[in-house]
Amino acid sequence: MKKFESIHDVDVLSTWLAQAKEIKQDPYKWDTLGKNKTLLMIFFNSSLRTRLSTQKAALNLGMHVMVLDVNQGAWKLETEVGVVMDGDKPEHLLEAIPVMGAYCDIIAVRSFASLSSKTEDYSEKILHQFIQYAGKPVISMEAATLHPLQSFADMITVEQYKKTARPKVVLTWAPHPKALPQAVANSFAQWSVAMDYDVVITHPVGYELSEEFTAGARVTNNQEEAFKDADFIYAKNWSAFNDSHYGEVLSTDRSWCVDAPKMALTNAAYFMHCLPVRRNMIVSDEVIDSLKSLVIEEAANRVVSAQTVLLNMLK
Ligand code: SN0
Repeated sequence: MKKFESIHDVDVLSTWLAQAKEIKQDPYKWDTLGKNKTLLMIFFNSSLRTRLSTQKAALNLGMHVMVLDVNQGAWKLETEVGVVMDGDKPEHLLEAIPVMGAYCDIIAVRSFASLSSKTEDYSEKILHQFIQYAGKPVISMEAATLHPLQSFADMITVEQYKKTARPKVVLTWAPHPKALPQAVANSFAQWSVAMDYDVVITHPVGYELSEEFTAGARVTNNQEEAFKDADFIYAKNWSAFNDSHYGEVLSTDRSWCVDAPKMALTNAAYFMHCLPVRRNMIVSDEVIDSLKSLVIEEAANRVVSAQTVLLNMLK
């Protein structure tokens, strides 16, 4: 397995879910598989869960781990090809990537959307350069358009808690003070459709996501209607995807916050969010602190998700 950037890199999803279950039951079952293998984790953006859970996953497999925060201590990296490097960036990705590749056996990268150029973001410019030049298998730890480690953990969580074979899973937009990428939402849609859940996406007008990822889901601008009979509510903010407003905040409508009256419309749904979450913007204290909130278990499953990916790469 040479890369993990989307669900398309998973050969048989049901096999991966079975492996995840095995890993959850016995995290140290393959604790020598990674002996003398090194995972290098490269961060262009902040991280708490991804950093710790991916490290823990590698350690559980007996791997060594090295972490580099590009913005703290590394040379500033040029990413444009063909430019005269007379500015403030001393090193080009074209050298930096193969050099990093030379120091490890698997390379994991986090590089968020810039939200300034849709073409650049949706071509996955940075991640694809890693895949092309690293000479080693590459794992996305959230790239511009997708966050597959998160979505796989989300699917593991839904499988763990679902009470019916085909649960109704609702992805709802919720307000946020800043412009955020569409990656978590795109990825959640892609994976939950692939799982054949009854997927409904709800958002205010203008927040339509790329159909490349949402095909197979129903979309409505009526949040209360979407919540009816839902088994899982997955909240997330994202900025606009459409061409004329790409990366913009179009609404901060607080009435989209997931609160107890809205949860009361559901089929006693569980609440999910990838974290970090803005309390009382995205979700009320009452809902996130309730027994129906799965956010901590979901974060715990990030180890299981990363370990399953690493297992398949090491094999
Ligand atoms: C990131 C995102 O893609 O939405 C990472 C989520 C796993 N989230 C943020 O950047 C949140 C930042 C904030 O200010 O709340």
